[in-house]
Parts: sequence; C-alpha cells; structure tokens
Amino acid sequence: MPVVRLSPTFCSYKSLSRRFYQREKEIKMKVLHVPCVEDNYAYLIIDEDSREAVAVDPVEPEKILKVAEENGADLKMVLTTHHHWDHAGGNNKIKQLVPGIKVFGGSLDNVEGCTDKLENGDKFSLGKDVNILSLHTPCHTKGHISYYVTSKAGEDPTVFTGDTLFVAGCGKFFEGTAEQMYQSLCVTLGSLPKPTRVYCGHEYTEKNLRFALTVEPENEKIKQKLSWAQNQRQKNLPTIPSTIEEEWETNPFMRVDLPELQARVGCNSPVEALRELRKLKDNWRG
Ligand code: GBP
Ligand code: ZN
Repeated sequence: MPVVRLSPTFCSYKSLSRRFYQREKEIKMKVLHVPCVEDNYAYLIIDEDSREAVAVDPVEPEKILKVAEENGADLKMVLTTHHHWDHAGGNNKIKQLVPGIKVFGGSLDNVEGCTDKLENGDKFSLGKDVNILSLHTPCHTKGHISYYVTSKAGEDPTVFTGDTLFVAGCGKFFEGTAEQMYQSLCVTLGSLPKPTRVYCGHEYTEKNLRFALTVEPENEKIKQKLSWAQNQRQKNLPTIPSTIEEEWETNPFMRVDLPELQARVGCNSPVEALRELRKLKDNWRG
C-alpha cells in the first residue's frame, strides 16, 4: 500500500490558506449606502454571521428594505440620529412594515416612532459580534445621537454622525451653542480612534471642501480631497466614508484649536472660532 506523504510545502500552504480564510471570516460587518430624498444617506449595517441588520435614518423604508432583501438580511432595528423629518420621517412606516422592529433615538429629541430612548454611553448589540455605543452629540438638535459601531473586540471602528459631523463640515446650530458643538465634534467624536470610518447624514462634501479652502487656501490635504470628491461625484459615487484622521486634517470646524485658523477668522479661542466659522458658512454662497 503506497504511503501518501504531504510535502512540507503543501502543509505550510494549507496552514497559510487557513489563516487567510480565518482573516476573511473576521470581516464581521458590512455597511451599505442607501441614498434617500435629495442628498441624504440612510445606511444598512449587516452582521455577516447572523445576517441581522440595522438601518440608520431610513427615511424611505422601502429603499432600505429592498437593500436588506437583496442581501438576505433580516432588519432588527433602526438607529435614529435626530428628530428632523429627513432622518426620522420613515420610522412609523418602517414599524408597520416590520412588526416588532426596535427604533432607537436620543432621549432629548422627540424622535418619531421611538421605542427605546437613549442616553450618552448606552450600549447594545446586533447579532453576536456587532456592538453599538450611543454618543450624545448635541447642538444641531438637543438630543442628537451619533452611533459608534464596532465588530468583536473593537474591530472595524465606524461612527454614524448624522447631521453633527459632515465630511469637511458640521451641522447648523439649530438647538445648541458653539460650546456644545465644540464638545460634540472636537471632544466626543474627536476622541474616537483615528482610523474610525465616518458615515454622515448628507452628501455635502464637495461644497464643504470648497468652503474649507476659503479658510485654509494653502491646505494641500483639502485641495487633494476636493479633486477626489469632484471625481467621485462626477461618477455618481459617494464621498463617504471619511475617517476621523482625515477630518482632523481637512475639516475646518474640527481644526479650530489651531492658532493660525483662529487668526484667519479673527478669533482667539477655539469656541469663538467655531461660532464664527458657522456664521461664515451660513452666509457663504459659494
Ligand atoms: C446647501 O447649502 O447646500 N442645501 C443647503 C443646506 C442639514 S439638513 C441645507 C441645510 O441647511 N442643511 C442642514 C445643515 O445643517 N447644513 C450644514 C451646512 O450647510 O453647512 N434639515 O433638513 C436640515 O437639518 C432640517 C429638517 C432642518 C427639519 C430643520 C428642520 Br425643523
Ligand atoms: Zn438635521
């Protein structure tokens, strides 16, 4: 009877491919963009193991449900960033379409259809491996929540920032102060790990970067990102996600700690500079 021996090379190839396979398996969550209304994004987060999913700001429920179905995902909950209709306006309808679905929203915002009110620091999970942390990021609205989502032990860090942090911008101060926006942007969101992927509520990147260049005309990172963003939009592709690191490099509203930036807008404190930048942007017709 011939003895079949595995050559050492074959063995090591096998163990290598096993390691590769395990690495593949570690990719636990997928984020899909769902463009809605004019320039909003809803998102679908899918836990790959259980096929359970959550929707962020599903203003047009049919669109989200179609994407969930196409991906064989079972929608379990809704994460609402804030009470504005273009984010929360689909909640009652999605509750009718998906009986038993949980709808999360900030305790200080009157979110349509909310079943579970959130405070800063509340934690919950999706499937076995996706963890969700509620971060209270007020100012655009009083009860605005950003959702920090990780798979397993802190992998794939991702944050859904609604209308608080936009790529290269921030939301209007409808229900809060510059002090609060400074805390929300530069402290709460700014403390997340630099590789954290940033998914925001609107496609405003191009316009925001053009405004950013009026504040920092010499910033090469802004110039590069603007030409990349224009290219993406020409192809009708999203400019999202960004990362917390890229936002520190290009977002004027997060760069208010820099004395050069403060001087540029005639201020000498970060909060004052943030207030002034918001005023400038509100009146900018670029
Ligand atoms: C523009 O300049 O491109 N389309 C305009 C801006 C978020 S949506 C539109 C605008 O004001 N957008 C809001 C914002 O914060 N923009 C930041 C910026 O321009 O720098 N919204 O839809 C807005 O929050 C809303 C809904 C507002 C209900 C109030 C109520 Br109530
Ligand atoms: Zn809003």
